[in-house]
Amino acid sequence: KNQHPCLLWFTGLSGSGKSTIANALDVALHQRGYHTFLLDGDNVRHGLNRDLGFSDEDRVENIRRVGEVSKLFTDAGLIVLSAFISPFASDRRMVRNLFPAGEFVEVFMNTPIETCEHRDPKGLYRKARAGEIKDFTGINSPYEVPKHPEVALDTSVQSVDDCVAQLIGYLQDRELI
Ligand code: GGZ
Repeated sequence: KNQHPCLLWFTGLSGSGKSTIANALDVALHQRGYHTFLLDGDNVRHGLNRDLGFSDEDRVENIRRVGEVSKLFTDAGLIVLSAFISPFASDRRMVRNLFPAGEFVEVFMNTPIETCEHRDPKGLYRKARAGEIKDFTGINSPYEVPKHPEVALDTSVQSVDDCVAQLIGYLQDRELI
């Protein structure tokens, strides 16, 4: 199947749906015969980046490494899906600048924090509110909202299928797939 290598960069708060949508898109692309690679904060932080925590400094290094790994895999011809909070605009720009124009697709998970906090699948928001996590994104650590994302999704009002269809449409329109 003809594909153009690119990086889909999912950014947004914990609980905004980054991993869910990236995973669902990964499955949908596989079913259509495309070659993809999925990178996710949750798994990368248990391996490659297990030396890193959640200080501003460590988040910068987390994103730098993930950007470089993403680049290696697009160089190998894959469509890469990376899902990281990536709260700082400067770090997202740094990753964007590793890629030719059009090959970096910023996907902003614009789900309201109220929804993310209500979902709270791991109880992290509750812990952050209780003061048990001192630098939790959206509560006591910043999230800089993307100003010009290529795609914006809101899982409080869009289904997983809607989000996947929107992303597939984007990739088709840009002739990336
Ligand atoms: C934000 C945290 C924190 C703090 C643990 N702040 O929703 P999750 O639980 O399953 O995924 C989140 C993940 C965030 O890692 P990233 O590598 O994506 O973050 S960053 O891009 O900012 O470097 C969350 C969990 O780790 N988690 N502590 N303090 N999220």
